[in-house]
Amino acid sequence: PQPIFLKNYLPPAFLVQQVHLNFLLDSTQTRVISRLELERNPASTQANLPLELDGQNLKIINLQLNGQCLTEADYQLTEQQLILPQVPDSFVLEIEVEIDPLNNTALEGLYQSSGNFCTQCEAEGFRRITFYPDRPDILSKFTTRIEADKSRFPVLLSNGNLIAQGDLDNGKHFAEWQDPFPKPAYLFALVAGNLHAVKDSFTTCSGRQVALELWVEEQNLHKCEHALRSLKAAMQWDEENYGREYDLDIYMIVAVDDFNMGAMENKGLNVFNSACVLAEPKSETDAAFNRVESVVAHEYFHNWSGNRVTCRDWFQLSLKEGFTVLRDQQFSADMNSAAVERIQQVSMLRTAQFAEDAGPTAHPVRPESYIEINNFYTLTIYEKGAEVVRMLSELLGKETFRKGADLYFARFDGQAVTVDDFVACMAEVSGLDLSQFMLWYSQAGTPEVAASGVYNPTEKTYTLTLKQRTPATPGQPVKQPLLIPIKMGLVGAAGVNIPMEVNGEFWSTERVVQLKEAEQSFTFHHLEAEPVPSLLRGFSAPVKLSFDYSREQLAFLMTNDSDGFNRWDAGQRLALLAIQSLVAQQQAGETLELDPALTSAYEKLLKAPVSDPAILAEMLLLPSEAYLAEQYEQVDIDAIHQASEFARTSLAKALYAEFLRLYQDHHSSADWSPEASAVAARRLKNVCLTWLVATEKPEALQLAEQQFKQANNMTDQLAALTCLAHAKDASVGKEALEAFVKQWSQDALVMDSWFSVQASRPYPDALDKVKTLQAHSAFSMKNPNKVRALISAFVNQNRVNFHAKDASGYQFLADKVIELNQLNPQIASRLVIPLTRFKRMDKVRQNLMKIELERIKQEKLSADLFEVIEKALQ
Ligand code: B3K
Ligand code: ZN
Repeated sequence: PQPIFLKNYLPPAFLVQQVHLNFLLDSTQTRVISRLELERNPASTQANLPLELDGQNLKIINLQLNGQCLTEADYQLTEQQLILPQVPDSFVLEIEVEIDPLNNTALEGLYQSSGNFCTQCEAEGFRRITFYPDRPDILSKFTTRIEADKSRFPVLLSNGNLIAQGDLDNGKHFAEWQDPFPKPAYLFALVAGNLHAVKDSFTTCSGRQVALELWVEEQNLHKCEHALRSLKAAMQWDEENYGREYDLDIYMIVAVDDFNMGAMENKGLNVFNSACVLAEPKSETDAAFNRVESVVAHEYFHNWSGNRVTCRDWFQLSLKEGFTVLRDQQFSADMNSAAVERIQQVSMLRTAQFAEDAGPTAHPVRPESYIEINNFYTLTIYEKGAEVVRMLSELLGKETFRKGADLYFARFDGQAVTVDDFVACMAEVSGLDLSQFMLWYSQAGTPEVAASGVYNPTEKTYTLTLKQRTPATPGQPVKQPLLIPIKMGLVGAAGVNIPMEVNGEFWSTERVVQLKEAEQSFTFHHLEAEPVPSLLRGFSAPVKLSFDYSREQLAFLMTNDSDGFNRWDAGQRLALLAIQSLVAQQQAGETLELDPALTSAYEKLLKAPVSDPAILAEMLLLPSEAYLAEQYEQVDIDAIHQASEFARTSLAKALYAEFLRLYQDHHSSADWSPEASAVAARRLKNVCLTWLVATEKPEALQLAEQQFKQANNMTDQLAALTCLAHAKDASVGKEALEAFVKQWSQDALVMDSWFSVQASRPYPDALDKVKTLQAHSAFSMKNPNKVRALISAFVNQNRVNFHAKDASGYQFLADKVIELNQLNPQIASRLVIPLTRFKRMDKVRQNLMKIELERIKQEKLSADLFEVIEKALQ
């Protein structure tokens, strides 16, 4: 496989004015007849180019150009393309192909899930349906006719409006759909099956009625309410916050069990992984409710940021994804606790995206080349991309940012554009020079900002120095300084924010400092005492910020910072210091002793009156082992695990009574409620339960058992199950695991949790259990949710056992990756990532990991895996 480069972009040679598709659905022999109205592109830079259509695994049945049959002499066929060297400037091409949906285990193009037909075309799935110029800068109007057996496939759906339907001979029927909006092929969708709808409607700001339909399998009809409520909330939010109104008369969502990603924003017909749309309190957790709300909103927001204005090429993927993630984050912040949302986003970014930026597959938010675009649906494109747009909104201010967004939508409606077009709108409305800012799109790696402060008591000044550097990443040895917005304040005694005065300029109590050089200093005047700087408030830039805070300063910020995010972050920094010193003690073979500063900070938190249980729950969580690992150049997996466990049990034992009181105060046997206050109470209570159980005291385990048995919702039931199943003595959780599977064996989504709980059990018996569970009737390697629930959960949430010194975890993963290479390349190349991150491991593990990568490399690899393995072994 060869890489494709951004710098080689050329406008298309031909445009497609209209597409008519006709599907004769059949499990193994579906016929797709397409009629394309083609025309040379006046904007093409070269004359007389041949027509090149993309196509994969297609059997040609018939080809006609302007009604004339073509023979093999008229075209060239490669593995990837159909090429017609001699064509007129404007013509009609009719293509009939045959495809095999049933054996499509890659889940790209047209495939079957639970017997129903569905499609996934982004990024390049449409070429597995028919020959087509499958690139996002070709927008065309689609009409789709579907013919299928009426009893097996009573529901036939595609994009746009239903324009005809009726019965045919032989028990068949048809439906015809027309989408009035020109769109790239990646937004095409078709669904056919035995589905049932929950229907609702939404009246837009201009008074139009939009029909809302959520299509699911019959057994899931009771799990639809939350998604529909979320959809209506998102529709209204986008009108109010971005002035975006929905544009078709119908909006449909379909839930399918077999899906590579979370969901897909096809025009008027979203296809969703059932895990991201179905939710009901008995069987789904509050976290799942939250995920449904945000994914439903995300796909809806794409209707403007992605569909009406789309990407010129796949290098611009973050144009739609980064912006849309920011939009869904803003929505979730408005719907829930903004501070908690931010804490959770940043935790994830700092753990997983920073790891990506530090590993062999690091890439800029706008990559310069790729082999397989599916490998670039990453945390960097999505989450870091969202942070980049968030920084723009901070730099411009809310109102000006909104003007920039309005200009972008107005100017580029119906077009396929670039990241530069987007940023140019922001520059135009603000008058800012954003040229340096563009480096955020082209430079990979996480910038490091080292801050230091010096107080001069005679001058009553405080000088803050900020230095930035970005470490080298593959292919980018040298980095330029970025424009880094650092929101900050100075906190004085008694916790007041001090108005800042810098060289005669008055700054008020909070300010976004623009760090543009490699090093910059700011001197603050008229300070009676040394202040404590509160830096990077709200995580104003996706950087690693260091400052040599004392433990006292961190404890002070934990209670006194006016910025909720930084209060939480101060706690994380304090915990980090404490655990890092335990790691050092462990490595030196010393007796472990937990920093009393951490215990007293926790005690203070636990004893203070609870003003916000949701934030308190977050503050009571220790940094994860994955985040701890991120802090080291040389990662000592075992020492980190031992140190974390020690910190956990020491704190739990020292503060048992406080955790118990807090648990009891927030435990309620009242009916389940979706209210934010009830969600927060459940969260806090379950965090406390985990602490209690960390002591392994029989009475704590009893409490978990009781909660497990009495729970009236999945949040409580699963939290209790996890506590029991993760007890040191494996027999403790046995009964609950059995009861759980008995209760839920018919619910595929709940079974995912059952697999994950066992896969993430932090003891060496976990791998054998995972191996055994592969034979369970609810498990299938063909279902991505199951692979994620069992295998990814072991690899990513059970670090200490995945990295077992005997290489058993590595060998297991390699075996699974080899198996999936054949079945589902996209899932295989995601799954392998932890094995590629060997650089920071000790020499022994590095070698063991490389041995497994080399073993995978011996296989006939898909482009997806080839690209990742090549980068890893470079
Ligand atoms: N745009 C889709 C992702 C498609 C994945 C292709 N491999 C979902 C989303 O970001 O909304
Ligand atoms: Zn998206």
